[in-house]
Amino acid sequence: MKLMKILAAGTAAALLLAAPAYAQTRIALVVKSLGNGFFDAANRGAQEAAEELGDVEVIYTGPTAATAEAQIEVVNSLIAQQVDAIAISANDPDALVPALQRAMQRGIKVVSFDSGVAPEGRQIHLNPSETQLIGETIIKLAADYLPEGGDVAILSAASTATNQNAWIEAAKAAIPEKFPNINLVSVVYGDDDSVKSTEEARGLLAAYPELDAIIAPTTVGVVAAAQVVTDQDRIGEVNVTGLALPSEFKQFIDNGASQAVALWNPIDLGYSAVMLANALVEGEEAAPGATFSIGRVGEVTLDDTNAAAMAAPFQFDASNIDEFAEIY
Ligand code: RAM
Repeated sequence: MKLMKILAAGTAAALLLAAPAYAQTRIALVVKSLGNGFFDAANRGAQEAAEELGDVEVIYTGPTAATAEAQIEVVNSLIAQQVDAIAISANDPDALVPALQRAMQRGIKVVSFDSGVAPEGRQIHLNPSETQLIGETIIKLAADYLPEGGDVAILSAASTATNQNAWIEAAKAAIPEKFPNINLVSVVYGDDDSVKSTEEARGLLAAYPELDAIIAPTTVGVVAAAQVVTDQDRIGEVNVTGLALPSEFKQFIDNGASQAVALWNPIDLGYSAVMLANALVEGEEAAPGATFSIGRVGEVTLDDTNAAAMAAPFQFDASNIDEFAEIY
């Protein structure tokens, strides 16, 4: 009897610890695809926000492949579960709008972060940084190591990804004026899938034997490209750069496949997305000019499309990648 009681008490305590049964607010963090270290880091920040808020549970979810169709299924299931809010990094700006509108009609608050949804499909969008600045940064990262200019190719994520497409547009716009001796020869899509990204990187090296740099504005693509350059003994000929998670990419700064890459803090991004979603659940109104607190990260003010941007991207090279690889 006594043993049963102890067991029962133990089970109850374990349940309390495992699932915050007291959580009043359930916020789903829907990512482009699971198994991506960038989103795992964002989830660390999201869980941190939940802990800090106390009565919030963050459900980390997403499809196995980075497609809008698969994300729609995830959203539909979250509507059925009646979560309080969805914070989503979208694989397509438009395809998710009907599902997310259904969510909003049922009182679910919707925030997009990282990769946006069109304004009619969400209440707030949180950019990691200004789009134009990211676009210029990814070209500059290549141009800095090509003083005479040269041929570069872009290896992107999904061809419909809102964020990468916006950055590539901004990069193309910056080239004629700011980087006139950089020649963009091709843009290919690896779908944030390691296998497809590897094939596309190999294809670029085969199609453009004189290629000077591969720019991959995706943490998945940049690792695949650097691995291909390493495997094909092209280190020193083709510089791989773009947006990389230091913990995954350090080996390619160390072996010289890359001179430098950039990124923002993905932990802060996930943390801030949850703070914004929670503010909407608590009744704050999203409107142009409104200012929202994002806890320890500070605050953001919404622009005329209810979007906001966080800090400038940060550059990583041999001088600092060790330090950042320990963090994310
Ligand atoms: C990948 C994803 C994500 C993007 C980063 C830089 O992890 O495509 O959306 O922000 O790269």
